[in-house]
Amino acid sequence: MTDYAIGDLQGCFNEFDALLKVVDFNPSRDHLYCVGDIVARGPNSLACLETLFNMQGSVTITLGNHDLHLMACHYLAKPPNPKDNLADLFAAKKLSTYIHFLQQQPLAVWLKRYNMFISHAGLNPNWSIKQALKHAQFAEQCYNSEHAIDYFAKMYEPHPSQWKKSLTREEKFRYIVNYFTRMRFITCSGELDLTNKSNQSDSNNTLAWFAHPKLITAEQHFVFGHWAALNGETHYPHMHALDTGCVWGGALTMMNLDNQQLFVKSSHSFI
Ligand SMILES: [Mn+2]
Repeated sequence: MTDYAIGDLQGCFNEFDALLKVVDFNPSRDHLYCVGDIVARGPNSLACLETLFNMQGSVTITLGNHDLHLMACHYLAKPPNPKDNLADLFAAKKLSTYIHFLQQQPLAVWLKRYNMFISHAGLNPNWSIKQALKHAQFAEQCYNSEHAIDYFAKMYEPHPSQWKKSLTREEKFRYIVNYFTRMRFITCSGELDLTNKSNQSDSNNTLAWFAHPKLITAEQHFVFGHWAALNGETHYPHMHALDTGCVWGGALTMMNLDNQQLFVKSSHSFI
């Protein structure tokens, strides 16, 4: 039995399929943790989602911003942006089955046996692991409830700058989701900078979330995706950035959680 994590698929089915073969992944024995963004922009989001659905029970997806966007478009009956390349997924007969499958997936996972925290974008340094999991559970209950549409309808409103007990449930949902799925740079006090997608801070006031003083000395391992510009480099051995930009002409990266061995499939092998 082997546990693996894999970076952002974003519809890159050929590379995904190739990596499953490289590690001889066996759903009856192994488990796969996807760090999220399994759909959007790439050539075959439908095949990625179908494959994960067929492996359910052996797969956990910590949802990413693109996965939540797919769910929001479905619930709000909004056509996806053509650049997301999701037309065949939206035409699929089993779309609502796949959406239901995604709704049951978490925002964050804690694996005690590896001392490891997994989420799409990372961990808000102001949250302990325990607090983060509690916040994740709150958001999971929102998008997996009969009122999911109410939360998706307000998901793209401005980020509440501060957490307060007086925030509405929709605002709390948005605050939590933004940290777990959209974070890259933050201020020292932990506020999000949602504009900079590069690998360099553009201000003296922001730093990469994983370089925050509260996290660089953390004893836990952190596995995340979302930040293709890092190209897998964090310079901290306990910070594992698995999005190596497959959909942008880079590679898909998979990690064996037991020994942290990496398996990499370049997108160039398929051009
Ligand atoms: Mn993302």
